[in-house]
Amino acid sequence: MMRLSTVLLLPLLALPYVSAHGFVHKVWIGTKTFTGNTPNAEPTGSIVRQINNVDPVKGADNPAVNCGNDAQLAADIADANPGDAMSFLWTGGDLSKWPHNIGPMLTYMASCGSTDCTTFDSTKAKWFKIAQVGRIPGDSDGTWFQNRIFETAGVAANVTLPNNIAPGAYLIRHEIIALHLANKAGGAEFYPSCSQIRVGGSGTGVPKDSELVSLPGAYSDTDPGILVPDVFDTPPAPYTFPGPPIAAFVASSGSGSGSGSGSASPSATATRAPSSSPTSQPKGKSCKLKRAPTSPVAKRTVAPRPHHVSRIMRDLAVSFGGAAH
Ligand SMILES: *[C@@H]1O[C@H](CO)[C@@H](O)[C@H](O)[C@H]1NC(C)=O
Ligand SMILES: [Cu+2]
Repeated sequence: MMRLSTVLLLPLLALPYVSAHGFVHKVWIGTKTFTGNTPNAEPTGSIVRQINNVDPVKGADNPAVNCGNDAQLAADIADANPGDAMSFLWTGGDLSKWPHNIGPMLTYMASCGSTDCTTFDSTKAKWFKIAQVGRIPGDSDGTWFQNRIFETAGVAANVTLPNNIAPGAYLIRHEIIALHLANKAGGAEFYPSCSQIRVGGSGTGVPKDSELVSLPGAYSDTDPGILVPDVFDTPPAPYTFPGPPIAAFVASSGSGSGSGSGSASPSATATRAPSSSPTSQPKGKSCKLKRAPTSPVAKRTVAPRPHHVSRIMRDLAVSFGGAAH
C-alpha cells in the first residue's frame, strides 16, 4: 500500500524533465527587437553576450556574476539614445515563462572605452547602477516586480536609459537575483545578462569614480539584500538592494531609477510574446531546484507560512510542468 506522501509526489515525478532557470531571450530598444543567443547553441549575430547554460550563478564572488555563465563576446552592438525605453525578456531555457518571482531586478552599465564593445573584456568593466526594482510599492503581499515576468508569458523587465547619459559604447547588464533560497548565505541565485549598446546624442552624464564597481566585487554573500532571512516575512520586510546606489547623474536626470513600472515602456510594445519556437534548444543543465530535494515538503521548510507556500508551489509547478509549451 502506498503511503499518502508517495501518492502526492507521484504526479510531480511523472512530469517531463524540463529546463528551469533561464536567460535573456529578447531585448527591445524603443520598438527595435534584438534576439538573445540561446545558451550553448551556435552563436548568431546578437547584441546579447551568450551564456553557456541557464543555471543560476551561485556565490557573490563567482566570476560568472560578471555577465553570466561563461559569457562570450557578442558580434553586434545596437544603437540607442538617451532616454530610450529598453526591455529585457527573460525566459526559461526552453522559452517557457521565467521560473522565479522573488527578488530584485537591477541594471548596470559600463563604458566600453574606445571600443565598440564587441571586443571589450567585461571582467575589466567599471559598472555603475542605473536602475533597480524590488517589491511593488503599496502591494500588501510584498509582491516583487519580478513576479510580473513570472506570472505572464511575454512580459519583460523595463528600464529607461538615463536622459542625459554621455554618448559612447556601453555594456548594459540586466540582472535578476532570485531570493527564494536566500535565507542561507550562498543561497541567492544571480542571473546576469550583458548586452552591447552604442548611445548617441550629446548628453554629459557620467558616473562619479566612487560609484563605479567591479563584478564580482560589488556583492558579498552576507549583504543584506543577498542573505535575506526575512524574505518570506509577513508583513513584508523592507528590502535593502545590494551593490552601489544608483549613479547620481541618473537620479538627477529623472529616469532610470523608477523603471520597472509600466510607464517605462511604450504601450505599442506592452506585451511581448516570445517567438513561437526556438531555433535550437539550449543544452543547459537542469534546475538545481529539481535535482535537489524538491518535494513540497522540502520547500515548505523554506517558506513555512501558508500564504507563501502557495507562491512557492506556483514556482515549483512551473519548474516541473508549467514550463512545457
Ligand atoms: C513593462 O512594461 C509593460 C508595458 O507597460 C508592462 O506591461 C510590464 O508589466 C512591465 N514590466 C514590469 C516587470 O513591470
Ligand atoms: Cu532557476
